[in-house]
Amino acid sequence: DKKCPAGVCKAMLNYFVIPEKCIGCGLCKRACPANAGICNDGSCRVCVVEVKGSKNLVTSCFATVKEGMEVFTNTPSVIKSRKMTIELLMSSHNQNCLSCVRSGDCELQRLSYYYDCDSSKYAGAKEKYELENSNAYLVRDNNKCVLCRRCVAMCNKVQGIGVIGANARGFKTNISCAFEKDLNDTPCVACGQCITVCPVGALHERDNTKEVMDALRDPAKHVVVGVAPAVRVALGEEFGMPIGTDVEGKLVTSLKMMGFNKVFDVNMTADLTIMEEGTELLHRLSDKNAVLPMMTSCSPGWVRYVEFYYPELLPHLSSCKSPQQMFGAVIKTYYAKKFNLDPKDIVVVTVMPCVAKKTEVLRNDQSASGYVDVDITITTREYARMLKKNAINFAQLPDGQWDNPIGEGSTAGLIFGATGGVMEAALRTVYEIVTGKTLQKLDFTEVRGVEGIKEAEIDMDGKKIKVCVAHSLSNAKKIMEEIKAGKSPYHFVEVMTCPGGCVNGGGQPIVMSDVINSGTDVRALRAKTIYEKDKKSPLRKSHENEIIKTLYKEYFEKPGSHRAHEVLHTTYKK
Ligand code: HC1
Ligand code: SF4
Repeated sequence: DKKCPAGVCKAMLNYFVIPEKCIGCGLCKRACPANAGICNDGSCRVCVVEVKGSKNLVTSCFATVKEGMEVFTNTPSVIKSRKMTIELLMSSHNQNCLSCVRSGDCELQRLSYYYDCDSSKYAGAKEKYELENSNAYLVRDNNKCVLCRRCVAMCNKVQGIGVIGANARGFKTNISCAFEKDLNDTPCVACGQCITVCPVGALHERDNTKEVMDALRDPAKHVVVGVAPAVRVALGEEFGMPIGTDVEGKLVTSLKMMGFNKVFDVNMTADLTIMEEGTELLHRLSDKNAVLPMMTSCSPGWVRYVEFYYPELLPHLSSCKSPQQMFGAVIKTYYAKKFNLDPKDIVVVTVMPCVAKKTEVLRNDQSASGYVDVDITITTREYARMLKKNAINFAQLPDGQWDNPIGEGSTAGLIFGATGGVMEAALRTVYEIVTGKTLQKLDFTEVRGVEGIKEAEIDMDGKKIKVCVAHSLSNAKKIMEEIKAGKSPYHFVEVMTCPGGCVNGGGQPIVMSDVINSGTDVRALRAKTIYEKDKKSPLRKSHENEIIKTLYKEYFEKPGSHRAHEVLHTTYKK
């Protein structure tokens, strides 16, 4: 309703109720939470099958299975139809496959090979589209788009955002924003989930690897890298390893081979986040006028979501910077001072499972040293490309050790990478501070797993804290509406933008749809490795990390101190 340029809609569905006033912009349909009026399924028709008794071939993604149904998946007519569809898709597809970012894991390329297609069979006129690269995080090349509308479905149904959809009709149909606006001029949260479902190279992250290589080649620069928790359980997939393989040791070795001066773990600043966020929560709980529930602030797509869609609820967000930003801030203040380095000569690079981190580094109030906290952030996919370009045989590398003194984090920091992890890490610390007792059972299993919204009530020596965890923004929306209506029962809420949390971030290795369709839950497999590492770890609580204790002793004094606020906290814009 807020978006309707004609002022027609009170509720989205009124589009259908007052047609004489409607100018047909389609914005309401794209934002429709029930998906009424727009269907993204069955668009490409590659998955057709023959169903006994049906006159026409049916799209298997859209047809409902019924008792007694007889389905034939490999008949001559099915194969003929699929082959023709693929050849038609290729007729309007820019085929610079040799240098395409998806070369090797392009679904169109693979299908074309399987179905023995002639890529030039229907060659003829093609639409020519300009690259959409107005923003810092994502590039859209509609010359490669096959109009499958998976990105539209992801943005609309899973994330509940709906800033992209089909514009124009027939031959000119293209996926873009309403009124052909730049993505940058829409409330896109930059989650990058649309990229992960694109079958071809029409969507990809903005590549920042050249900036990293330039910094590494510059002898005047001290280049420090920090790696996010979730990268280590996914990067191996880029080198043929099974989903969820733990490659932490190889990752460290590879970063040292690339020439970074120091290789640190962002798990450590995830621990620092717990100290600061836990302290903030305790303050809010003890102040009867404080805004509750407090909400986590480490997922930048989520922060954008609150700024764009619920600005009135911004006071609920924790003021803590994300672990990525705390990492950069600590490097350019504490670390620079300790090692007598000028922050202007330090380049902080991060490797993240996330596309939205590329927007987070550009935010205001993220320059604790006077220079930006983080200079360059690259996704897991970009880092894999860097390794391949530099001929590093990743799978064969020996294990390496994180550098000191910022070095390692606890596995409370590591579990940040899965939905529920921030909450669990916070509870491990807050419980011990509130009760003064040692927590006997560290596994808060109620907040684990891939269920969209999870809740738990934690008894802290008689003081009961109600918590909630949501992942993907369509789930977060339900929590936000509850808060807005003044009906939220929670004290603390964790939201991660991506389905499953960072393990399934928009910058993680792309998993082909045949793997997903065969029932593989990528999120669960990657998260399983994280929890297994945590189970075996000797250090499972953020406040027991010796590096954290040293940081407070030598620099920040105590959690929530004046200096901690200056360096580790931030503000939001309405
Ligand atoms: Fe995440 Fe976070 S867990 S946001 O998902 O709080 O990206 O992995 O690095 O900053 O630590 C991402 C992951 C990551 C931050 C941490
Ligand atoms: Fe939608 Fe996220 Fe893609 Fe933006 S980045 S268009 S919000 S799916």
